[in-house]
Amino acid sequence: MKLVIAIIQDEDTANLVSMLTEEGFRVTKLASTGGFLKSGNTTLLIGVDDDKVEALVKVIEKVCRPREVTTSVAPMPLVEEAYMPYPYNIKIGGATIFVLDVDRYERI
Ligand code: 2BA
Repeated sequence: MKLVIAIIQDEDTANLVSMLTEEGFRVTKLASTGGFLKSGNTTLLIGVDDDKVEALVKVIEKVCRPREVTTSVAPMPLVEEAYMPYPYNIKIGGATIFVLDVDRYERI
C-alpha cells in the first residue's frame, strides 16, 4: 500500500475530492499553507493499493491545473525583515505529489 500526499490549490479541492470519492478513493483533506507564498493550499492524504497509484495520479492531473499568481513578496529578504515590494508572477503547479510506502494500515 502507498500513502499519496498531494498538495493542491484550494480552487481545485472541491472538484478533486468529489472525483476521487466517486472513483472509490478514500481521502483526507487538510488545510495547509505554502512556505513560499504563505497563502493557503490544500493537502490531501490518500491511502491506495500499489496498483491504483497511477490511476490516482491521472485523476489529479485531470483536475488540477497550473496557475499564475501575482505576488508582491520577493523570495529573498534584502535586509533583515525587509522584502522587495514590486509585484511579479509565479507559476504554481497543478499539484505536488509524494508517494510513500505504508508499513501498516488498519481501520478499527
Ligand atoms: P509555496 O511554498 O507557497 O510555493 C508556491 C510556488 O512558489 C511554487 O509552486 C513555486 O512556483 C514557487 N516557489 C516556491 N519556492 C520557491 C523558491 N524558493 N524560489 C522561487 N520560487 C519558489 P509549486 O512548486 O507548484 O508548489 C506549490 C506548493 O506545493 C508550495 O507552496 C508548497 O506548499 C508545496 N510544495 C512544493 N514543493 C514542495 C516540497 N518539495 N516539499 C513540501 N511542499 C512542497
